[in-house]
Amino acid sequence: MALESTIVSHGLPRPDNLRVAREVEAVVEAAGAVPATIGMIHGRLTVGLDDEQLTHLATSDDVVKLSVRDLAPAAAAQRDGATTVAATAAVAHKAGIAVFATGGLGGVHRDAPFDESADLTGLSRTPITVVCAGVKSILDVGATLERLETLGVAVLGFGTRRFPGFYLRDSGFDLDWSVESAREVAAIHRARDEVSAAALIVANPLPEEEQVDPALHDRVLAAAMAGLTREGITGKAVTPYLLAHFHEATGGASLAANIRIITRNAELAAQVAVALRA
Ligand code: PSU
Ligand code: MN
Repeated sequence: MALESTIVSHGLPRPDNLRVAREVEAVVEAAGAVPATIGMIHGRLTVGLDDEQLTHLATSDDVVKLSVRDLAPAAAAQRDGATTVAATAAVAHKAGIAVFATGGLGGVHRDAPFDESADLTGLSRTPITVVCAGVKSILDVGATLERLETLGVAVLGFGTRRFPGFYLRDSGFDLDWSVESAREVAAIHRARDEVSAAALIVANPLPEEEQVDPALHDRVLAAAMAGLTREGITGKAVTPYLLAHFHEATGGASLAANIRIITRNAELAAQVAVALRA
């Protein structure tokens, strides 16, 4: 199963990022699946980074954030790059990988509906199953769910009929479909292959005791959004800026939640991969 590298290079602070990248691979192995973290090393897309390569992407200051459109220019320029959900899904699918785990998907940004992550259109044309904790809570969750509907991407709540809110257990939005087991996900994955070329999203919420305190979350989000305008942050720097702001302003609470999100999603994705093999 696939893991992305943007979380490692641009989503988590050092030195936790490298530790988490290694731990997550170990969790996947313990669940009986084979982890393949995807990234670009000196222009070569690599499916299954080794420890030296992973360390490089976690510690170098010269790692480009690669969405799908960046893959070709970065390859030609022999750059080192970290792949987003959109890019990781595309590369994983090409390599024959069926399941992928991340933290939270990109989506439609608040106060900036023209800023929509390429994760959405990328997933609409990539038949892979992606386990996430919903979309990042820094986004306009309602608008993002509407876009996923338009794009034909199915969303399954894992053990819930509510869409998870990344750092928060519940985003406040309902879902049409829910599942209770990795086996059920595998069955839906197979059924999807008959009828659709879009991704299947498995939305796996944090348990309530592991979420960020909602009041703290809302306060920090307001300050983070104000920081975007004040500091003139735009484009692909927006998401890393907001995540870094959270990690600082919550005194590590959002970091702890993000690490748990990634670990739990990797474990569930590994179970789905094992169920698909059966
Ligand atoms: N999940 C996390 N942390 C992250 C991401 C996901 O817990 O940093 C990354 C993914 O790579 C996702 C990207 O594709 O954030 C979205 O960036 P943007 O909004 O610029 O498309
Ligand atoms: Mn964007």
